[in-house]
Formats: sequence, C-alpha cells, structure tokens
Amino acid sequence: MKSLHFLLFSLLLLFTSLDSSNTSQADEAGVSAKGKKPNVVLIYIDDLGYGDIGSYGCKDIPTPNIDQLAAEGVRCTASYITNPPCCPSRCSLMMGQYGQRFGKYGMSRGLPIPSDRPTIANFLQGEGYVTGQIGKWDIGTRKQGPLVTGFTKVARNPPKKTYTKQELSELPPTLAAAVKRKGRKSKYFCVNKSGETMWLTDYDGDMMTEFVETYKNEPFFLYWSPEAVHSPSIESPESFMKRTTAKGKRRKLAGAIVSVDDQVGKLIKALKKNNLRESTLVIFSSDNGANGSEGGSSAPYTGGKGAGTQKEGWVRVPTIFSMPGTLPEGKQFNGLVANFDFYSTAASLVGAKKPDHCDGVDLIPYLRGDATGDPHEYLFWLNNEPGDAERRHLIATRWKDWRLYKKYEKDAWQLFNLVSDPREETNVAEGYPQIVREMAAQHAAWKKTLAPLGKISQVSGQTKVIPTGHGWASDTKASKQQPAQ
Ligand SMILES: [Ca+2]
Repeated sequence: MKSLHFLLFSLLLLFTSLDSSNTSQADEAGVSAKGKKPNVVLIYIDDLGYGDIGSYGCKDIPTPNIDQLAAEGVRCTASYITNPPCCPSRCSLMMGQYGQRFGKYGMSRGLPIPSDRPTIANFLQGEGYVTGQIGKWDIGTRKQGPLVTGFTKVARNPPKKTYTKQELSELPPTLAAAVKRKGRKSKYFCVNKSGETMWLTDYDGDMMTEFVETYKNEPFFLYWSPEAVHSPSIESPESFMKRTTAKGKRRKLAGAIVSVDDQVGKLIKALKKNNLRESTLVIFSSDNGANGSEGGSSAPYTGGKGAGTQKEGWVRVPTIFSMPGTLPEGKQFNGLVANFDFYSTAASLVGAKKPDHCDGVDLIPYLRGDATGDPHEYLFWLNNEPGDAERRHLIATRWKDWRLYKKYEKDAWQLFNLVSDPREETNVAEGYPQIVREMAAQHAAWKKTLAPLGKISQVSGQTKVIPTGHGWASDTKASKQQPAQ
C-alpha cells in the first residue's frame, strides 16, 4: 500500500507545477514528473549535546546553518536515544528498533546486528535508492561494514595527517603529548587526494556535496555520521574557535561544532543548487548526549556522557526534521520520539510500508500537526550488560512529563518531573506511588518482549569495515542483491 504521505507529497508537487509563477517549485515538479521519489539525508553527530546549538538555546557557539534547518523545519524537544552510547545508538538507528530486540543491553561492541531483517539502508536500497554512507560506522561486527549492510556507495576513510617532528615541537605541550601518544597521527586532520591537510569534518562535507552532485537524478539516501564532535577536540584550529565566544575547555568543542554547522550549510547549498531542497527530507540528530568532560552542555537538563549517565542529558538529543513544502517550518514538536523512528518515517515518506520488525512510528503526521500527542506513550531503557561500564547501567521509563529510573534492579525507583524539575534535583517517588507503580509495570511488560542478552563472538582478522583512501567504494554486488526482507 502506498503511503498517504507520499501521495500527499506527489500531489503537492503536482499542484506546485501548475503554479508557473514559482520557478523553483516548477523545477521540483519536473523532478516529480520523472517519478523521482523524495531523498533522505540523515545527519548523525557524535556526542552533540542538547544545549550546544543555537536553535536549542546555546548562546556561545554560532550554528546558523543548523538553526536555519530548524527555521525551515520542525525542532523536536523530546527526542531520545534509547540505546546509548555510540555503538548501540547507531545499531538501533540502523535497525529501526530497540537494541534489546537483538540482545544489545549496553555497549556490546562487536555484537552482530541481525541479518534476518533489513537495515534502513537495505530497505531503501530495495525501494530503488542509491544509499550512501560517509564517516563513522561503529555498527555490528567487524564484518558488518556499510558495504554489506545496505550501503552501495561508501566514502573511503581519508588517511590521517601525520605530524612531523618539527610540527610536534611547535604544538602546545598538552596537544603535543596527545599526538605523540597516537604515534604522531592526527584524529581530526586528514589528507585529501591533492595531498593537502584538511579538517576531517570539512572533508566529509565536501564528500556530501559530491554525493548530491553525482546522484542528483536518482532517489538517494545519504547517511553522514562525522567523527565530530567526539573527544578529544584538542586539535580544533583557532580559526574555528575564534568564531565562538565559548570559554575554557569548551572552546575546543565549540570549534568542532562550528565545523559541523559549516557542513550542514554545504549540504543545503548543494541541495538548493540542484533544486532538491524541497524533495529532500533532512534529519539532523546526535547519537547521545553531551560530553561534560569536553564542556558539552545538556541545558536545561543535566547529565551526559561520562559522569552523567543517570540523567536526562545522556539520552535527550537535539533532533530536527526539515522538508519545506511537506513539513511545516519553524515549528516545535514536544512529543516523545526516538531515533528508531527515523527508519519508519523514511519508509513512509518514500511510499513504502515499514518492515514488521520496526519499533518506530511514522512521525510525519505528528510533525505536520495532523496527529497530536506522543508518538510513543512510553519509552524505555535497559542498560544492564554485565560487561559494560557500571556507570552506564540504567533502567528507565519516560511517560508524559515523568522520568522513572534506577541504576540496578536492587535499587529503589526514583521519579522526576522533567517539566517542573528539568535538572532532576528532587526525587518525588514517595509522593506519587501510583505513577511509580504504573511506569514500573510498563517497563516490566516491555522487558518481557525482549531478546536474551546477545553473545559477542570474536571475529578473527581485523577487517577494516571502511576502506582507506579517497573517493568512493561501491558494493559491486548491490545490483544483483535483493533487499534482505
Ligand atoms: Ca557518541
């Protein structure tokens, strides 16, 4: 069954084609007349905090391009990562479901993602999409790279810059020591195909532009997940930092964030240049909350990566959906959403039925204002993998304004009202026993539906999931493959 939303989208383009006064929209309709489906670009930043971009209240780091995306789209204020941090978050995103459905109850790095159900990339490839991946992977086993999980075009990892001894001697001592520990290899400077040194995030942005230019005439799905703004941001150049008013250790992170913003600007420019802005859904989000040790902010919430993993800021992330003409502009959506909704939303947008395994909801009716309330009445967390860092153990439920949590099964539940107490300073569990009981019961019922803890088998041969070099690696078997349904 074709989705109502894709039908609405097509009708919209048809309607605008009749309006000859608007050249840009008429061009869009020309694309539609060729039967081209809408594109999807998913931007997934590493460790970007809820309070670290302008459209979410940040004052000291300018993010004009991301803010423009919010002004031309819908900004979600209660968007969650149910499986933090990096690796589980990405696995859940790619599969469109809670990680616990395939045995992932914590970091579990190396645990396979299931091969009996399609990833979002498999799914969109099956719908006729060119599927592109740029940047960080950190999903599944070492044999489950993007080229075997649905991506047909994968940006090779450019070689990292190696600091010369002379350069090393000129670096500030802290940075010099960090670089030395990595064998003089940079984390955030790479070497482009002309042999020039480039900031890696900037290099990624050029690859995004190249991808859009190359595949502008085909429906495409592009997944960009930069290494940024994961620690250490110690190499951030002064030219980035001086664009911000951030102070102290936050200055380095701020530099990394303005570069992310620059790349969003490049993407939007490439889409506009090719008249694809209104036929492309851009989703912008983060894989987990702010890293406090780098000066990241979860404001108005508290917590985040590292010492703050029991608090809201660890899992609540900035999320923006932008598709002018299809989604409203400058709107805020306050309902509970999760990163696994991106899969279901993309499926609906391209006019396909989401696979049965998906936990996600099609968010388009909510973003458009056709549906109200919470897309998920409840969201759940269960991070109790025995091998994971204890600070990350977390059992939690979100419902309406409430957050119920504890660290270990043996602990008493704590309850917070995130509206009246966003910093989670007053545990009100004793005052609301009925709410505690109900939210705990919902968690227990959800837990019964999960798969057992997965086993991580050691995969021999450290296969590089993304080849090093420049340009693109292709899945040469893709044209013969059927989507893994
Ligand atoms: Ca992360």
